[in-house]
Amino acid sequence: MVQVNKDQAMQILQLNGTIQDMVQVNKDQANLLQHQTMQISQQNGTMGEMKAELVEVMQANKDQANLLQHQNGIIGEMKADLLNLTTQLSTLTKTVKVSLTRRNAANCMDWLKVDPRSGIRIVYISGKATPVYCDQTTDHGGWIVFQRRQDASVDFYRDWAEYRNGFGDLEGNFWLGLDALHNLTTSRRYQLRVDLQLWNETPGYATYSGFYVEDSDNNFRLHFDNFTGGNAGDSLSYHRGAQFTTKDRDHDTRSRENCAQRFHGAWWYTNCHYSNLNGDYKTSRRDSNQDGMSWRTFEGYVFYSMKFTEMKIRPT
Ligand SMILES: [Ca+2]
Repeated sequence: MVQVNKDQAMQILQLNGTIQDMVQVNKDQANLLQHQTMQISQQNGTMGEMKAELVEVMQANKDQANLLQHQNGIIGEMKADLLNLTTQLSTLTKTVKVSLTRRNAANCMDWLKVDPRSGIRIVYISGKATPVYCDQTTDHGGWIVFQRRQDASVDFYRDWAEYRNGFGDLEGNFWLGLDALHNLTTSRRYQLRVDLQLWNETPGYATYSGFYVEDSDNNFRLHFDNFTGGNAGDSLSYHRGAQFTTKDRDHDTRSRENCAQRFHGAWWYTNCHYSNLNGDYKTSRRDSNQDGMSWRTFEGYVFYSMKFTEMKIRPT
């Protein structure tokens, strides 16, 4: 009995120890919990502060965005104003230049300085306002075109008065006129350029220096210094020094025949021609009558007619 009690007392003693251990563990856990609660509370405080800061930063960003948008608006308006001013200035500059040119342009080289486009322009020839066609693209431009053939819509078999005064349409087929050509080419030194196109559309050209024609009293006699090059070759030197002949005015050197009548043109014929650019407009290459728009050195002989021709001058 005593022994049993003793065992029980031992057990109770052990249990007491265990209980005391458990109480200690609980106490430690309670401390830990209290510590963690404090930490959480501190973190909550910090998060609250950060949130407030974030709201402030967001507001500041929003303000800056608004400011930026406003400034963009102002810059946009200023850009539009500037563009408008630039346009106005450009127009004004052009107007000033054009009005100067309108008063002073003597040729297409003057026009080229203020307007790089090809087209009809007014030039003053011996004080007379005269519409001409300016070619501002061929070999850097500056050319007054005085003859163009591009289709058969304009008849070139015309008389002296018409070749003297000019005829046709400056945008199409035309002859500027021998009086204008004389006045232009004796006012200063000019070069001549002849542009051609075969029926297979091969382009060709020929250039001459010191080109001019005399006045009507001298039947617009042809002068130039030299053939200065071009793949079409020289089919004009044969005509140098010749007077102009039309179907009603025979100034050629062929006796008992008018070369203009014989070859349906109007040209500086001698004993007729190496070139006949005012001849009939043919609808194909072959010209068995030699009365087409021939340039002998380009096709090899006078039996062939061109698809396109232009004769033009510019100051040198
Ligand atoms: Ca004759």
